[in-house]
Amino acid sequence: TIQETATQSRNVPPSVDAVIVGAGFSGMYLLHKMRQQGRTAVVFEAGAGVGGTWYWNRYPGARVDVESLAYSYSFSEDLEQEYPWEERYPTQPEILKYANHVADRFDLRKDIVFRTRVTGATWDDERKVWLVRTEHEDAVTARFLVMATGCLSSPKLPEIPGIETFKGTSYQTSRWPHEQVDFTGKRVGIIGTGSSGVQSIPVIAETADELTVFQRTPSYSLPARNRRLRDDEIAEMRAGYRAYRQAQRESGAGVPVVVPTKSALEVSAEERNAAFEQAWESGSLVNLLSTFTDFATSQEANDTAKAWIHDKIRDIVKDPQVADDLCPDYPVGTKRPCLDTNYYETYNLPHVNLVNLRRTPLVEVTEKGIRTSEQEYEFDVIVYATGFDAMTGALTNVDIRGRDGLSLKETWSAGPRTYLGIGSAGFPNLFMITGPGSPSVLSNMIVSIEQHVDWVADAIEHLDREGLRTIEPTPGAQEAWVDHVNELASYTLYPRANSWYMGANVPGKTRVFMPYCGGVGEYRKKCDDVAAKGYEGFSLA
Ligand code: N01
Repeated sequence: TIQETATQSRNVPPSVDAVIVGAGFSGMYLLHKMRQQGRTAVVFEAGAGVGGTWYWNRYPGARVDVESLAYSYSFSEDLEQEYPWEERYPTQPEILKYANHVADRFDLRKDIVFRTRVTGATWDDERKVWLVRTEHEDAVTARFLVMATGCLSSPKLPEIPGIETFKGTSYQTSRWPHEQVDFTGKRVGIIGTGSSGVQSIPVIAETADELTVFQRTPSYSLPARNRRLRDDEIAEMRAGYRAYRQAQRESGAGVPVVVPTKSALEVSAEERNAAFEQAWESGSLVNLLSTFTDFATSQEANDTAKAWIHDKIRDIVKDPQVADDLCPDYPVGTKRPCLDTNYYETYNLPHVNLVNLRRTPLVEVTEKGIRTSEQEYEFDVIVYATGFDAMTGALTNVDIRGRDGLSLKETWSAGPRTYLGIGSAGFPNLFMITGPGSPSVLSNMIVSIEQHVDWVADAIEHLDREGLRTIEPTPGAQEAWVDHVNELASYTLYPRANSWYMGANVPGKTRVFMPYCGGVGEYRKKCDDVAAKGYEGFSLA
């Protein structure tokens, strides 16, 4: 069972060196790092426990899509050598157990204030401090404000009327209850077929009487081929961990892969299909996305993978209409692909139905269930797997006011503007961990988190060494970085899909590709170079 701090004295210090927002993997490591530097810090966490994403997303079937031995902290060799990972792709409870283990091992809880959402922060330019406010009327001054708020943490429900009128039980995958939900004998409807839907649908189908899936856009999904880890592979990884971690940091996505050398269009169909088959069998998304050099940049190359996956789906799914409906039409990889266990197979079960919302759109949620343009479906349970206001939602939900009352939300109304995804002009001493404009969601998050936390801690150390108080991106460096991030994206197929990467899932959100797609290795070099040049592009005072 997971230990949670249910009751805690609300010992909020009036003033600290750093206020950290969020006790997920970013906030926990940052707190540890601040303490190592001899600084005071307080972490505010909305949940009742640590773990961030892994605290909230407790839906059935939730797992990570990066292997456990790679999706783990590297900052402590003892932790790395001792932690007993069990599965190749660990479940949410296993990852949450790890987060709790880290919190205990490094005695983090005593500086984390749980069940407390930060509501606003205002920069005081005279005193050169942030004044941070919480929902419980805490007021803390801090030299540094670090938003460790995660990229997929601000949940989103569908824009349809009547959600609150449903008389049955509703669940949201990202706000799942702590106790187990029993679907036995229930008629269940689920809206959403991104990673959360794709992972939960097969598990819900195991016990539900009837499961109806409402799909607007199909996902590309690869079988995870999850299994228990063998002792010999754990031992091998531990023996070579330092070299592996280095390779992670230099890689494109924070997971070392064999770098492709050939275009999908220069090889024979047999060679191409063999490469796709190998990736499919490997159960690794990065293997699939790095089969050929031009997968992300050439529509024609990408079409070969698309056609190949469509064939796979049609091989697995028996009903030709259902199979057709499950075949995505956007380029592979331009929306986040999923990793599943028995996803496509689940549609062969007699009690599982697929409703294609492209043909019959959602109209409303009713007292009894869900109405599409065609009919009303009756349910005992509705599950919303409808995603997040990604990358910016958790940042702009806090009323952050920089110099002269400048609002982060307003400044970002036409898309996020950052330098390196770490800071934003007009907001001195504000840091974001894996913010928009950094590789973040296109990478193994833990690799990116550690890199940002280390960089931020070094920058703070630098200020102190030099007797300086503030650091802030210059508008010029920020403009150039935003242009660079956009330019890189423009060479790819990413902008062709209506993805949350583009903000396209949130009505009214400006359409712009938010993550940096040049790879974590290149990005790290850039950040290191900026630091080596005395924090080039930042003004220090
Ligand atoms: O959310 P999503 P998610 N009417 O946005 C649909 C990470 N993650 O929670 O695509 C009807 O991907 C929406 O349809 P559309 C991972 O990075 C990782 O599943 O907008 N449908 C879509 O099908 C992932 O990408 C793991 O047309 C509506 C779905 O809801 C990210 O989190 C597991 C709708 C939302 O899919 C988000 O995943 C889970 C509406 N009004 C999550 N609004 C792993 O590690 C939304 N939808 C494996």
